[in-house]
Amino acid sequence: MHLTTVVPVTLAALASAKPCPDEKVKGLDYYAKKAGLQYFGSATDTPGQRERAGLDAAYAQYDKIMWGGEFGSTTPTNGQKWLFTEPQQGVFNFTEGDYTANNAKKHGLSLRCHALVWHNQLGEYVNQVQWTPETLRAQIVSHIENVAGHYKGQCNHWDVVNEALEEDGTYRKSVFYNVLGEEYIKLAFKTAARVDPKAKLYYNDYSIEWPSKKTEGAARIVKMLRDEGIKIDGVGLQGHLTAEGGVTLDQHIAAIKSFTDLDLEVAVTELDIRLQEPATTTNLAQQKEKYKNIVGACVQVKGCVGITIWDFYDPFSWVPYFFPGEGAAGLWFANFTTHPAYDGIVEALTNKTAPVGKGKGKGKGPGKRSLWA
Ligand code: 9MR
Repeated sequence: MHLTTVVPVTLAALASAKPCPDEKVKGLDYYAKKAGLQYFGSATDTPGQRERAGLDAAYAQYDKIMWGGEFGSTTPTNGQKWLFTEPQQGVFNFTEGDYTANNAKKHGLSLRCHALVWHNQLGEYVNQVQWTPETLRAQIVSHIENVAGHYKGQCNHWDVVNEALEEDGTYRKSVFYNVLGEEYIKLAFKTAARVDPKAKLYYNDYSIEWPSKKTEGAARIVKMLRDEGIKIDGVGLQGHLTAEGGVTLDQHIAAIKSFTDLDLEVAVTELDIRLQEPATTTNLAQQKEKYKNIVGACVQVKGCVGITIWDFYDPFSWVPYFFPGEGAAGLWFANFTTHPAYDGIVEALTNKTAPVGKGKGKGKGPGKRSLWA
């Protein structure tokens, strides 16, 4: 063989070579997997749905972080919600959700899908139609068949029912509950299990990150489904927390364990920790501590499988629009430098504290969670 033929082949092979494992980005997903979790992710959206418009100059840098190896999972912040997927009755549109789903596929991230039945961001008709139990049942089934059907095989997790509870643990009086009572929850899970049998099916809510009546309410939903043989795989703890709030590591551990003890998996699904603006050394240090606590709790309880932050980039966070005067809830400032909380998360993911609980530790099987060494 002539040298001239050997050299080009070698160069071509080098050019197309995949990075070897130690060239992998040492980002949050890398450390999470080392700690035995399945993923560390971030929610994202189509540019049109991001909270702040006119930041086009930031998109390239944003995309590089979002899809460049820092994260191993993503969730469409808005794109798979009813408002976008079935804006008019029987008219389906997957453009918004597909943006995130396709990018996840292209860049090798897993996808947490969100959310099939939720009282918020519905097509207007859902609150206007005079439903009978029969017509609402048919509507829920059709919505799930179409949306979960479209994404079949792509969703690692589905948030099947979102925020069905009030703070005191009683059911939220949504259109679904008012017409069907708790039957709507059973119907949603039953239908999702039939349509996408391989997706892990989750109940997802906020203020269940510490023991409370609401946390008990979520466990009650799980038991109700289990008593009827309906599949539910996990509970999502959203994690919309405050830097100033008093929730402790032990409280997070107790809440997560209350679900993994039911032989369920748990995910932290929408984590962000807001602070009173402006950001100062003091409140950023508090925020770091709080991020460390919830991530540390997930690492320490077997059965807590992964963490998703509700967009990593502060300008795209929902927080300032819902809580005037509060913000800086993510991990990257507007100028793309990271919060001290980023280092806090890495510390939590590299901590050697022994895991607790009898949860399934589904990342690597029971009891096999490998701790950072
Ligand atoms: O981040 C989402 C924001 O862009 C929407 O305007 C808002 C509408 O309520 O929903 C936000 O996401 C929510 C999520 O879907 C469910 N849990 C609470 C989240 C923050 O409101």
